[in-house]
Amino acid sequence: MNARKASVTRDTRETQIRVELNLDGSGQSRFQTGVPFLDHMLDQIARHGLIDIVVEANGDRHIDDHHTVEDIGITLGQAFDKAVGDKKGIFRYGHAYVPLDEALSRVVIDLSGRPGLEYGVEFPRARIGEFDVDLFREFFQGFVNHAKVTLHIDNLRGRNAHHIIETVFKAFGRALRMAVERDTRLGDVMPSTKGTL
Ligand SMILES: [Mn+2]
Repeated sequence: MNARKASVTRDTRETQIRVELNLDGSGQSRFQTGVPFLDHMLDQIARHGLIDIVVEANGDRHIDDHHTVEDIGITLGQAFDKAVGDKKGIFRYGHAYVPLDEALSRVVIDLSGRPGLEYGVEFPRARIGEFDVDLFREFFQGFVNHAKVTLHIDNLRGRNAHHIIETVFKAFGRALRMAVERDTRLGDVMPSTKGTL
């Protein structure tokens, strides 16, 4: 079978983003986003999703990181939608619980074809280093809108903000991996009674 790959470039007056994805990868990644903490989180998706990811971004970071982070989510969503293709013969649903010390998060995904985000994550502080924690929701909303997936993200427990968001991104990677995995029992069939996703 062909590897499920996509490359997307998105240019606006606020940001220029390029994303390459290989869903059948091994977790290799390269990031030049100018937002180091986001790079650290994107790396979790690659490692734990076994997805090869390249992200290059130039954004209006003299204002703040908002547009850059949101637009990376959007572009990643567009690339995911393209790479996953017709969704025949895949699991479609994915879920994962991931702990890191005291923190525990759960992510559940459905490659439903319909955008929907339920986001239950609260942070004990407003920033992790320089990074504004509000931007994580913007990232996932951007991804969901363009990947056209149903995504439920819940942090169940945690005190340390870095641990909390790291468990979210690790679980997201794991859930993606499960959802896109090929189901050998399904063969070439669409995992939907509607026949389309
Ligand atoms: Mn870390």
